[in-house]
Amino acid sequence: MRRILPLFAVLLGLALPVSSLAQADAPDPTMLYHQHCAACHGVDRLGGIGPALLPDNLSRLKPAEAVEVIRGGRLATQMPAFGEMLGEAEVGALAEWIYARPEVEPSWSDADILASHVVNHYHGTLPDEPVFEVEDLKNLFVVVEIGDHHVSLLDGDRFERIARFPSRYALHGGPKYSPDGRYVYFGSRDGWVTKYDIYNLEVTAEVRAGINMRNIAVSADGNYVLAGNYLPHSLVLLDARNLELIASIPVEGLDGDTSRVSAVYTAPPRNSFVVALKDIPEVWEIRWPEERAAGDEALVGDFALHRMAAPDYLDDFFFDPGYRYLVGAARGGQGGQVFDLDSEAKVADLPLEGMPHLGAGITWELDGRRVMAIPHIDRGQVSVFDMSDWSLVSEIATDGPGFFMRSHANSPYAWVDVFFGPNHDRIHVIDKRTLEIVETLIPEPGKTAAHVEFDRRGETLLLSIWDNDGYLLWLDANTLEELGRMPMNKPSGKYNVWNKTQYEEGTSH
Ligand code: DHE
Repeated sequence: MRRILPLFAVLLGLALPVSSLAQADAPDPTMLYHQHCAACHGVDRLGGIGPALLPDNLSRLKPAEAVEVIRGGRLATQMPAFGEMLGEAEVGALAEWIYARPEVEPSWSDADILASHVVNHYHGTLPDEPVFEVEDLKNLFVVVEIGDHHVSLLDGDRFERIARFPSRYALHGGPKYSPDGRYVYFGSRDGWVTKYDIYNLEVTAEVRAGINMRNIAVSADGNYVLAGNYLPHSLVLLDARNLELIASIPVEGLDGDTSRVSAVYTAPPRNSFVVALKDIPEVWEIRWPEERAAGDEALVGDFALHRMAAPDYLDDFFFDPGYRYLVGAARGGQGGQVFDLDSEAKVADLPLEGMPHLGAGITWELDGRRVMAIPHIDRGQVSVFDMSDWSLVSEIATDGPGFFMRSHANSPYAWVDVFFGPNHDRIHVIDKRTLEIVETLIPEPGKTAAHVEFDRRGETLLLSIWDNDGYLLWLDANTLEELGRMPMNKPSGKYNVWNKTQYEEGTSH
């Protein structure tokens, strides 16, 4: 983030005459902010109707794009265009200012969490019958549309849209379902956790767990939600029923240093959440209470926090299907490691240099052994490992760095996108038996084709044309024939109820 500032200053310097930068009446961005932005983005920059405007929250937005948004507004949001009201210098000064760190580091206390909590419908108060008719409630999909911050709910048999509703700004990470698939929980980069009742098509509760959040996990028993934050350095544990705060846990390592949370995951067989930390080499495991007293309104039981020294920092990780082994890597590091959560020791090193995208890994059976496949963000390659001895099976060359991989137990193919570089409109189909690329599709030349999700049977798959003027494409998973499309505003991730709640081997968890 800090590297952006000088670059941005250079850009501004190029755009404006040097003398105008030095003028005594140069725009005062603080004053401009309070005059034009604070009503929606908060006097403290922590957000309101609009998102928080702090450097950590803006990492996805390039400074030049920020200038465009201030000048031209943001389509299908409440963000107006200020281009008529403010001059170029004022727009530029404001855009630069929002990337600067505030004098006082923002804080987000339990009192802030509690004050943000909204319950629209208390758990158990809405009808248990869906308000719509579908053949199979387990074959629904939610699709996140990041272009205008909406979510679509789709019938996965008829491929019809059941609902489309606004989400919080910039959802990130996979939404997580309750074990019965009735509720879905979303996490936004701005720290909001939202609970949506699919049967009633209603947001039931929301809470802001942090200022800059990574992702959320829902316990396998459906009782708890854990949110992991970049800012503040904390984990926030919520009661899944109404998103009430149970505890916020400061992330402080054994040596006293605090850390951002890289990600939180649920490990069902262990009855625990596993937490990767970005700034200290530790893995945390938080076991949830296995029993909750019947009829007890308050959650009871202890959450046992166990800290383990990890061989390296973990930006990203992946589990074996039994959730005993954690494959982790530091982005930009020298390799990956396999960490045994039972013995708390590293059991293997993996040749995974650079930026493997472990969170996008998948596994399948190949000749009687289980393999895992991982795309890389910094190179055109999929790495395949034998999970029985962690040996490298293959490095499949692709047409560019990929972000997401997907398959399904019933499909002979694994899909990997080419997310970055000149070939970002391509998506590869890998034969899971031969580990060869057997097809490369270019559904829409020039537009990114990314992120596949299968229906529950593995017969049909959905693919995003990742563009504001984009669409969702569905294909026969075996013949690869196009079956239909639906216009969408930058569709990103798609999540099938069955595949997610069953921890299907070909999808993310
Ligand atoms: Fe993600 C999941 C981290 C950038 C879209 N991303 C995840 C997860 C992690 C992660 C740890 C798994 C959490 C989960 O699903 O609960 N992502 C990171 C990064 O560190 C990275 C590279 C930099 C950052 O900005 O944080 C990053 N991610 C992006 C994007 O730029 C993407 C493409 C667009 C966006 O919306 O920000 C993006 N990430 C996604 C999506 C998932 C995800 C759609 C869920 C994938 C799934 O299928 O489950």
